[in-house]
Amino acid sequence: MIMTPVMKVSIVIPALNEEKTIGRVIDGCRRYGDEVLVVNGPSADDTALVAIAHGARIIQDNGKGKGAALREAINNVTGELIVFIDADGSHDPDDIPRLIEPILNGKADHVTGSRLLGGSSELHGGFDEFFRLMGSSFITACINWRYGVSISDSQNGFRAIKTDVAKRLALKENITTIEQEMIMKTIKRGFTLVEIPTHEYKRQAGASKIRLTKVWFRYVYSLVKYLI
Ligand SMILES: Nc1nc2c(ncn2[C@@H]2O[C@H](COP(=O)(O)OP(=O)(O)O)[C@@H](O)[C@H]2O)c(=O)[nH]1
Ligand SMILES: [Mg+2]
Repeated sequence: MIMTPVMKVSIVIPALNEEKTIGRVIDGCRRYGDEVLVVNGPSADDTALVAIAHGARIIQDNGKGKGAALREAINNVTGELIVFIDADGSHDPDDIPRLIEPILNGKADHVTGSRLLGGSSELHGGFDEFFRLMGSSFITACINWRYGVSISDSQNGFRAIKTDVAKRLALKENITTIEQEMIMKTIKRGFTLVEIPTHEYKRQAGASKIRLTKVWFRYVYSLVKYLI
């Protein structure tokens, strides 16, 4: 087993109008990272001010979406390992040690949290959730079929990845389709992907930024694009 003795950890939190929850997420993450970087979207609220008050470094995204925000973060982190965690309280910062462990002990290049293994308090109940779960299960099944793997969740925003690997993926997606792009390119390029169970909690305030009616086509398009 190859032990990586020291890896500097950068925690990246994309945030769009999350002033009510961003402070708590930063506080929860701080002990697990060498830096906490908030990528602020075109927030109309005090997300940036709250993030600064809680000691995070802030960069501004280019207004194109969460994918563009993560791509910008990848080029701005100082750590060799990146943890991506949402700003809405859906992910538990105390899961970070389990998430980074397979990378630190040389067993993975990319570790994704799985809601299908760890459960979700958010992804069920209404029609929107039904279509999201159905869509993401379909996409995961396509990835498993194409690459002969058996992952359970291709869409979670809670993940850890080596910075050099993230750069070598040459990510292109501007919106939340970046999650499936990261998963597919990791597998396709022969990097080691590991899943661990993580629970997804209900967002603690505000509403989801994803509008299925606006983004479904991009999900299908990018699925086909990175599968072939
Ligand atoms: N910087 C940035 N963050 C975003 C953008 N869109 C969403 N986010 C953040 O990405 C995370 C996931 O978004 P969310 O709306 O909760 O998606 P859901 O959990 O799939 O419903 C949250 O922390 C959002 O604040 C964006 O355009 N820019
Ligand atoms: Mg969310």
